[in-house]
Amino acid sequence: MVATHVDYEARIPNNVNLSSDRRLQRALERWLPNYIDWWRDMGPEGFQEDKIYLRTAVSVEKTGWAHFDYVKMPDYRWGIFLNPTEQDRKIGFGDHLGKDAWDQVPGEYRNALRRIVVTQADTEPASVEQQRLLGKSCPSLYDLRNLFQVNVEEGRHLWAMVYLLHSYFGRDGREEAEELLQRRSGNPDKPRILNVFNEPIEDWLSFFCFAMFTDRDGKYQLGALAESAFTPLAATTQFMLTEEAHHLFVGQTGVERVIRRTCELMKGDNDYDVTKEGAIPLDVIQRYINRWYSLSLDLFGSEVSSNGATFFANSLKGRFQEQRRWEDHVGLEGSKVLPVVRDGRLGSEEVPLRNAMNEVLRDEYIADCEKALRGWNKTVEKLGLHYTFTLPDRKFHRHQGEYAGHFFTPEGELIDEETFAERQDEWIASDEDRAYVKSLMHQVTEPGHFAHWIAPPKRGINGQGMDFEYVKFTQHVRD
Ligand code: BYC
Repeated sequence: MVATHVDYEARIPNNVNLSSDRRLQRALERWLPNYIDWWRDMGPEGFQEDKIYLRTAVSVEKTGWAHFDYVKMPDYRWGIFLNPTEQDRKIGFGDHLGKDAWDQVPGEYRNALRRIVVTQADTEPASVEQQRLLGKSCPSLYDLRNLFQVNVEEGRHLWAMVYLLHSYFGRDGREEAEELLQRRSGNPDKPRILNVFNEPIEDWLSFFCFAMFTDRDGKYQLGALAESAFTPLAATTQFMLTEEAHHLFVGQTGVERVIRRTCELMKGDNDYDVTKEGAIPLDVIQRYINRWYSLSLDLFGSEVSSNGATFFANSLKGRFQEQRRWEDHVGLEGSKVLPVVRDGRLGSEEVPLRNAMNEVLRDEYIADCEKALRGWNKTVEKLGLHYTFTLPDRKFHRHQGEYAGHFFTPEGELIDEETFAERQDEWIASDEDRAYVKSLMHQVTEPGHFAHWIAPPKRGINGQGMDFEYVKFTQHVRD
């Protein structure tokens, strides 16, 4: 039974009446210390004893679910929060359209659902691992606090998925939950499942791009899962989406502030070299965008996907906001025309709609990214410069699906591997770009101060001022 208020007296805060299921409660309480060990090992390095101004969910109602206070990260109340679902919920798409939604996993879909939950779950600890050293070079207390907010919420998203594994997938689920704490981002022997979650995030521009582009994949994948016929998955992902919004804000405004700072220093002179002032040139920012955006596009899977078709047919995973945005929820009619490479030439192919569901989701994602870019370009224009940020073509620099193994310019023109190798440093953040950006990363921890390469935000968190002490250190010097 799902309540709107969260029981914070329990060892594991929850709104699912966990104490009524002693077996499940015990299993999760056994997983808890392993999780804390993982957090201490792989969570933000060096800040575990500091007090961070964090928000915690106190209720899943639309108003008042967030409560702000100082918390040491290992004491954060990770827990299990599900959005209440309507009574007599009906399935909204696929072959089971109109039938009663499922409170339990149907035997025939157990493997597919487990795979979806595990894939989603794996991204959450992965991102915390990727970002674990960033605190040491934070550009301000405001940014440091935002990083940690994102990190603890990714930890909670892991909890959300582990709850599903423990509750609905028996022994296999419990084993998968253990393995989620064993894999490690970037470890060649036991890597995280999806590619981009094995990429190191070593500077703050990468972090902002990741939160902008990679977290945004999360918005669309969670949005598609929130439509699932399996009600516990739908209810869990709906609540995760509420938290996700802040992560996207951190990414989108983070990149905007870097652009703003650079433009301010350029003072309307398009040829001015901002590296003289220790800021990040616009073309370097563009190459960062190209890198993280193309890596994130891979997260939608193949353009033509029988997995995607099966997930939709079986009513496991819908489209983004399936109910609100689509009229036909069966998807048996219609098709999508996709660019494909055949015999070394770029052509097109018509694919039945269900097989193109990954691409339908990717389309929505791309449109959303384009909106953010328009905002960044307005900033550039307002500060009197002539520079336009663009998203590269969806075929550019891909490692999954139809375009993997082929080479394209950012404009989408098919080229050979040699040309790509010669020109890639013009297009994708190179080692040199990254070394430069990294060289600017020095920790700034005085309240109200910001690193030179980034503009302050427009406002603080939860109505607090810019010079608010968003992080209270227990020790003063940290490196
Ligand atoms: N890297 O038919 P295909 C988030 C595998 S982000 C490596 O093309 P499908 C977050 C695929 O597993 C949201 N492998 O793809 C963000 C399959 O393997 P098998 C995460 C990949 O299955 C920031 C094979 O290639 N949520 O929340 O239609 C911070 C062919 O599969 C990749 C989800 O992903 C890749 N990029 O779609 C924190 C939702 N792509 O079976 C959090 C759940 C594909 O041949 N996942 N493969 O061994 C899914 O719905 C689907 O699994 C995918 C792939 C959309 C990922």
